[in-house]
Amino acid sequence: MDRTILEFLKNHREDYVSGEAMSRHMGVSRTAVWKHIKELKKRGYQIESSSRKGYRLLGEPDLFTSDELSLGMPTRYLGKNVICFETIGSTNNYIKEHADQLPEGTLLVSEEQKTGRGRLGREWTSPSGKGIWMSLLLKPEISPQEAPKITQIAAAALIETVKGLYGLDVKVKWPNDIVINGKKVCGILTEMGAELDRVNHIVLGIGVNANIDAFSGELADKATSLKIETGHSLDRKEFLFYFLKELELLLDRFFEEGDFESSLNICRNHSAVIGRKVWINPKEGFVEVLATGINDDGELVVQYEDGRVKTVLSGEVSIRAENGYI
Ligand code: BTX
Repeated sequence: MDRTILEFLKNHREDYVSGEAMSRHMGVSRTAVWKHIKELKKRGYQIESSSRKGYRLLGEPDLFTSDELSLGMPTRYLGKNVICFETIGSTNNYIKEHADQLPEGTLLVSEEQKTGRGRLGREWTSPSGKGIWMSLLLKPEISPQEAPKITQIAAAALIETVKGLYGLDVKVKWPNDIVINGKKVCGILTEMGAELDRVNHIVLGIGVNANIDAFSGELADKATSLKIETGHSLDRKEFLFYFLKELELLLDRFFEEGDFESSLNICRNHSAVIGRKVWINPKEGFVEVLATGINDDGELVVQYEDGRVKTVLSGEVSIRAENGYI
């Protein structure tokens, strides 16, 4: 019921809607309408009520709720099934644990993560209400070797979103970090459940530092947020919708037309590593190499000091730049 009323108010944002019109539309009493309006106000919706003109939606809370998200979702299948939590350990863990029961495209967003994860067991700081901490469930018919491509596609969609919405100079530190002014603003953690020759599911986890005011300690020098970079708070829902639409477009191109190059070119054109000396860490320890490009499979191509050229798979590198982070 709250959702129906919300939808009605959203659809008539420009006008007042009378309690009577709403009660007719919903087939409930005017008192019931009033009660639900009160409930929405309690949840942070700003609704003007005038005894003569009726109700008008003036503002919405900056909260991820499944009502809010499903009402505006601009996609065909990504996020059509949406789950929201106030707090959770890790969104990736939840989706992984429920992957068999959940439909393709399921989106999980949590206001906070207690044990958000990066790669190789690293921690991902996910304070409440300040970021977009999400996981998407994909069930593509691809081989396990192709799974790392999903990370690049997500990176491309994040770049398009940050550029498209805020015009910021954003780069990808291959393969999974999005950086602005040399500091990390988004991270991607792609995990999969697979058999030898077939992917069962992919969990695409993405963390976006949206409205975080400042970072301290270890993160002070290497993390940033969109709020810090733009100088103002941003609408997290707007970001999420824009991103999911971009991502769906690029995923469609890849899954339906085999076009991975569109995403790859976005990553190549916004690479923070191509043409730079970086350190990779194969098992023998850190080695300094020159990153020369990203090949058609999305692997980083590097050149050793003695001229040897090698491609690097995402799983086996941690790249450090010459001065600090990147
Ligand atoms: P990563 O392994 O490349 O980066 C992790 C490193 O980044 C940490 O060791 C720390 O130095 C730094 N870091 C931690 N928190 C932040 C932050 N908020 N902003 C910038 N730097 C940070 C990157 O892994 C992949 C992160 C994916 C996070 C998402 S959130 C939703 C989903 N659920 C989940 O548990 N993880 C993913």
